[in-house]
Amino acid sequence: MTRYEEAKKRYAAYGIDTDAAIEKLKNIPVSLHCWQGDDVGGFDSKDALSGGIMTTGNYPGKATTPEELMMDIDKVISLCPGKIKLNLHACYAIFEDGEFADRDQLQPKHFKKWVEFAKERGLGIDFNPTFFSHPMVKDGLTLSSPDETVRRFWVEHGKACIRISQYFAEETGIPCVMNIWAGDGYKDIPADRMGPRLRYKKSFEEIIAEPHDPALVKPCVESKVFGIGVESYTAGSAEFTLNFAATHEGVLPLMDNGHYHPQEFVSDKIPALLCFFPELALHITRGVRWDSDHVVLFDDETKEMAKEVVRNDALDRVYMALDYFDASINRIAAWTMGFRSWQKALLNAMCLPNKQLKELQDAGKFTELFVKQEEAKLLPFADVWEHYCEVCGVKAGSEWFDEVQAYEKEVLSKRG
Ligand code: RNT
Ligand code: ZN
Repeated sequence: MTRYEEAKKRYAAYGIDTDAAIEKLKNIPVSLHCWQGDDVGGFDSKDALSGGIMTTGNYPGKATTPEELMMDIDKVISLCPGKIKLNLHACYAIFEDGEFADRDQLQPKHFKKWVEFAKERGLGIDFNPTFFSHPMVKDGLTLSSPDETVRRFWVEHGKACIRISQYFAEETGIPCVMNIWAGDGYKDIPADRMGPRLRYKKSFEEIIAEPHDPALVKPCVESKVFGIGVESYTAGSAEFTLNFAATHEGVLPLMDNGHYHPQEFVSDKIPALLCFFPELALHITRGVRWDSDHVVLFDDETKEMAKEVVRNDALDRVYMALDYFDASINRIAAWTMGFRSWQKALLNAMCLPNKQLKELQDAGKFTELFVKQEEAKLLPFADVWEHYCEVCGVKAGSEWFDEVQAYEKEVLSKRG
């Protein structure tokens, strides 16, 4: 008997069908963020990354052109099991030679090459307007700016992105999740905390008023507790964004697990929101002490988040996207490791005796629940994971890293 067959039997004893879990996971889309490939640089400006976020590290071989970035994404795809969806930011617009369009003027045609890329590979596309790294970010503000010229510019950007999202969905035949994160806020104590939020609200309402098919374009709003340079106040706080989504039909709340206080856990927030929202979205990241966007690992909170999606039967209600950027290690490895970690977390969650454990909880058998939860941790998950990788035609274990090293030698190290 193979190791997988042996493992399958042991899982079956707990009423877990590992074959079914593998078949299911293969078809669950997870968004792969294009911005791990170039440290959130993009192609539309030479400006350094700004607006409350920062990439650290200087590992050689970063993609600097659309061709390089696409090539790197292909490498990552070849190393990851599961179903990938592409996640783009507006700053990754691709212009013809000599052509340029500012963020408020972006058009679907500036993303034609991405659509071709996605269609050739059968991928859906998610999208993000880019409210940072741009001279029109004035005093750290965009959609909540008191300067009407600034605010309008960014509203027009948002509307342009709705049109581009609609284009992505129509072209690929897969709905496009369009996430709005604006890092608007103040470094020091504000004199008016409500004004910026009212302007943010108005701006967001103007953006979503742009005609779109709600079945194809899913606007989200992402909260954040603070950012670099905006430590004292952020307009898009948790309460603000959650209430916005709750009161605006078709708008989804997006939770990034790096955007809360260190003792708050998104794993606990997922079921809370599922009680109210038909759909919601996640940015999966790993904050070390703060929103540091380290590479996602197969760690406890990552597992716990996946469990909440899986055991609440919400895989079709939760849009899952990765969001981290580490420039201190090989970027292809960082990308791959994070994607694979979330795949592991999902598969692990599908291979737990969720029904039995829930029954123990409801029956008040807490001692037994405690014992069984611990026991389940040592089921032969590694064998199921390896089999899943095999079924998906990718390498298991750390063998994929050999390919990353070869790619570094042949491709990345030759980049200027
Ligand atoms: C920033 C937010 C946001 C960005 C991406 C690039 O703190 O998490 O989602 O990381 O839009
Ligand atoms: Zn995020």
